[in-house]
Amino acid sequence: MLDVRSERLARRFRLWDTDGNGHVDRSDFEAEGRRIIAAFGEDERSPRGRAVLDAYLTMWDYLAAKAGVPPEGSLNAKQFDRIAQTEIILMGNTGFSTVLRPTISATLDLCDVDGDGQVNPAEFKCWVEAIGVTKPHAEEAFDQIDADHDGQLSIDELAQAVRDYHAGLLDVPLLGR
Ligand SMILES: [Ca+2]
Ligand SMILES: [Ca+2]
Ligand SMILES: [Ca+2]
Repeated sequence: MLDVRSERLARRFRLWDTDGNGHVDRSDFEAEGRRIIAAFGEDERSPRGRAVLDAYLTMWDYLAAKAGVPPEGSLNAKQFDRIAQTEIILMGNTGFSTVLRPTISATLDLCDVDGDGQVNPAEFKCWVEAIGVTKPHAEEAFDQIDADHDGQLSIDELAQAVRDYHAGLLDVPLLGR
């Protein structure tokens, strides 16, 4: 399990180190937010687009503060690994999860066509296609994430899925890969 976790955090580091310079900083998070907005075909100046960008920047500010670096500072792979391990995997429903939720919620809004605040199978298909997950995986993942089996993915179920992914319990990276 630990290997899967480290491997996923390493992948997450490469993903968030958008410009590949070996450090994660605010501009990397901004670029990743922009990439997600574009992948969903949203305008980054629209309210939905702004919400995604704000959520990514807020995540960065939180992680930087927790790591003890200023907002304009940066984290190397080792620092990032340590802070992500603590804040994502070990924190449960508190801490980083509180900051992670707006990001998930803003991403949810990008594909919530019927506007009910939940993700149905068709909307989930749009979500996973935008982040580049293959179809058989998507259908399997929907059932896995839909913990109460009501045919809809709630924000709670999605937040749990992001943690499960980082803990190596789920194979679909909902926030991109
Ligand atoms: Ca970077
Ligand atoms: Ca919906
Ligand atoms: Ca559900």
